[in-house]
Amino acid sequence: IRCSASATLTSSNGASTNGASSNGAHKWLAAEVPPLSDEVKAILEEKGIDFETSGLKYLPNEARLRSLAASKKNKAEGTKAKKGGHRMWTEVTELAELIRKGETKWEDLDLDDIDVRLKWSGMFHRRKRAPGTFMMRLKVPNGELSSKQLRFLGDQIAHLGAKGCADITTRANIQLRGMDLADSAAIFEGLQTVGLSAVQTGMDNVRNMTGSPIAGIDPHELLDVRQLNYQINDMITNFGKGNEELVNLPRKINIGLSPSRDDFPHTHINDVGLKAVHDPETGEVGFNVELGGYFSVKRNTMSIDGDTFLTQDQVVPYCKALLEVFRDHGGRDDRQKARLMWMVEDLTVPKFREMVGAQMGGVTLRTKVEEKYDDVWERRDVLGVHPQKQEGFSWVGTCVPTGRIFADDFYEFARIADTYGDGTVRLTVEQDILFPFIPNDKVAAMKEEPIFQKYKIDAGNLTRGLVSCTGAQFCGLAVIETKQRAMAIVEKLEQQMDFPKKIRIHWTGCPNSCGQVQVADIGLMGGPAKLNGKATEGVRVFLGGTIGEDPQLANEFEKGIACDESVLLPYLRNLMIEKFGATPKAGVLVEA
Ligand code: SRM
Ligand code: SF4
Repeated sequence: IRCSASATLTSSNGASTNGASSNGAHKWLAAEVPPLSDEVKAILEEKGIDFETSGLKYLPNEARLRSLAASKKNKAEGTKAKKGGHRMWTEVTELAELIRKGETKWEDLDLDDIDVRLKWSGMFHRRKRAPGTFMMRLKVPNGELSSKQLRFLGDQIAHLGAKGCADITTRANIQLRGMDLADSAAIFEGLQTVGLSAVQTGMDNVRNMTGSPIAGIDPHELLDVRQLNYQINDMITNFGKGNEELVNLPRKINIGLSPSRDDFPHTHINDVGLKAVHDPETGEVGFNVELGGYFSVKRNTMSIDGDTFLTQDQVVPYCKALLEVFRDHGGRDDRQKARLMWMVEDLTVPKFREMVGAQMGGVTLRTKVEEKYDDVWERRDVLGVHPQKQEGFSWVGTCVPTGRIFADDFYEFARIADTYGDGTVRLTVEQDILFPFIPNDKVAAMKEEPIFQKYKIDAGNLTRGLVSCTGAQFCGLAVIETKQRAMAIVEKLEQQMDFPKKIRIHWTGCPNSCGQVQVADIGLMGGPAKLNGKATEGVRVFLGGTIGEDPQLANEFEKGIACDESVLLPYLRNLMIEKFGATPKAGVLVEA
């Protein structure tokens, strides 16, 4: 049975029996609040923290103590302990109402509420770049959206004029921009009605579930991972309504499921990567676990072998148990050492596997299984027209350079999906969009649609590999502007040169590496530089990232290259001639 976004989204609404018991109660919300120890109670009283509203509720006492002790050096733990971010799921509506009535202004709100805690409800205040406006981050498990959802999203930014736009993110997700806090209550309600949600998308929560953009239509996949991705998302977010039990994690955590050798979600840079393999005992498809991949200012690391094999029915309970183990035992002292990798390294892989198994109710988890292939598998490019496993149908992938889209694009994507396809689209971690289930005899007509002049199905060898984080236009942490610059430079390079094959250029505005420079052929990370003796915006250059089977992270190659076109353009031209076999176009003179 083909599962479409609209079908699976009924589970996010709690309307299906998936993950819900027959009386409608949520089967995942089972934990009891651990009783409060006298020691913790005394500290809460001393600090004037209300236990009921604090973020410490579902932590065991030992973790409560660690969180409270860490508050001095780790501001985020203090903010969460004082009042849990999940409080904003209801307070955001109340704040919106007060603002609408003119009884308060965003400027008067508690700083921790507006700048930090609101992220638990998906509202990211853009204080530095666009004060008073918010970016709203959604959850789009497996990057799958229906035309109804696309239209709803377009509607939310259509009236905002120049300040309203959206981005497809590097986790195949959507972020809306220019949002007003006063409007947020209505938007949250609307999101629920179309089966979407924004809860638990920022700060110390699980990020968007990634999988395969061609799940269910891919002739080479071992399994359609969409249902698992939806079920994990439902477990984490309580069907999009918010799950108090999993909101106070020590740090963010990324989970990705890869059903083919392409590793579309880059499991090697996820804290938890599940890779589909055949179980030699049963022949069924299950998953090997990889653990701890992440990027940050201080450390960038690929995941390590988690030496665990999961059957399909163990996947959701495993993820739940892993999150609980991370919540209860993960490091809270130093935010730079709080990602999952640190905990796994501290405990060792076998001990971590044992703890997660115990948390699953005493399951002895199997160690990984070997799956050997004799051939070499090159990660497929999903852009362009490709035959699906369903005879007579193709998917059509189109390039959205750097992921930036506008209200009209949402509407056009929805219309195209309805007119030619099955009314759904898929987003990719490369910030592009795919239209599945296009009958082969409609492909030619679809390709003639004007939208594909703007977002090309056959984009050039640089444009089709371009990825960029948000950068200084909206992100307060950015050292440089990224998206506009990335598009302008690639356009010029493609006018001037020919490239024998696709080159994946990733831009990221600062060392947090949201734009994942370490997975790119050429990674450009915002950093300091000088031009004519004066400080200017610059990039650090990374080379050699490979993705798919046996991936490698890119290494830093050079730094201090000014972003000014007079410097960066010739620099990249030479790099592409020397390292990527690029050649100047006939008749174009390019100076070295
Ligand atoms: Fe990111 C923080 C944008 C994917 C590592 N990231 C931020 C913030 C929220 C900072 C802020 O408050 O302004 C950025 C919001 C800017 C804005 O207005 O959009 C931001 N991150 C993004 C997005 C939108 C980049 C994009 O243009 O696509 C991506 C949203 C994904 C999503 O849908 O949830 C995004 N961020 C990533 C990735 C890539 C990935 O997940 O594969 C990474 C590296 C992988 C990882 O997390 O290990 C990433 N973002 C970070 C970090 C460093 C985390 C750390 O452990 O230190 C931060 C800073 C932080 O969390 O303290 C950060
Ligand atoms: Fe912002 Fe830096 Fe992430 Fe880019 S990499 S979105 S500049 S935090």
